[in-house]
Amino acid sequence: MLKIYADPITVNCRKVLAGLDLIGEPYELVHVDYFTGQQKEPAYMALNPNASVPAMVDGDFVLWESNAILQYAADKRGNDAVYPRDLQTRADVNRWLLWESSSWFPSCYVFLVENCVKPLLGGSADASVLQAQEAQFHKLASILDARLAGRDWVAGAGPTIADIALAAPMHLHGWQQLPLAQHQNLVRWMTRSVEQLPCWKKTTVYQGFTTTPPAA
Ligand SMILES: N[C@@H](CCC(=O)N[C@@H](CS)C(=O)NCC(=O)O)C(=O)O
Repeated sequence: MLKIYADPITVNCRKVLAGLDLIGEPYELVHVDYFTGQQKEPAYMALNPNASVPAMVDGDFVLWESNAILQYAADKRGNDAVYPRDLQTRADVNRWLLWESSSWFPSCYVFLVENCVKPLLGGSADASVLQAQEAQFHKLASILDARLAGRDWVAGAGPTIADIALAAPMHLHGWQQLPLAQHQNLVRWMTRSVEQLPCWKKTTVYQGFTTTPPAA
């Protein structure tokens, strides 16, 4: 069985845990505590020299980069519905995975750090940092919003690993205070498609970075 070294509260770990559930690939979770910095300990860095989570071990094979883990797991399971084999559909999914990792995650991450992480650690958001990121965020969100016009899912008729990857950086969109008002296709896709998936519900992260639902 796959071993996944992760902290389920982080963007790229939730991505992998939700994605593996969508794929239908079983895994054993090895908890690496992000806030105490276990990803920087030598034992973990022997697996992932980037000192970041997640990492995957399958027998003797070690893999890091969350999107590569999803591609590997989908191919291992042979789940062509969530990672289609058709040449152009697969290229399209791969394109969104690369765009997510190189552009979308870094932009959404600024909002996560400023509006969630810093206040939680006793600091406060830096308005100038948020303001400096705003134009880039809107440029990227507009690209994804345009793609989602008239579609329930990013590629094809059903959910693929691209939907999970793209949703992960905005998983705490309310708490992150992502400026989404002018991107209504994106909001509809996130709230009515992705957030209704069982794999997404099972991996919910709540405000305060906890997987325990707040007391009613
Ligand atoms: N491109 C990598 C990014 C991994 C990454 O940045 N992980 C974050 C958590 S979401 C992390 O562990 N950062 C290390 C740190 O902040 O010390 C992937 O997709 O796996």
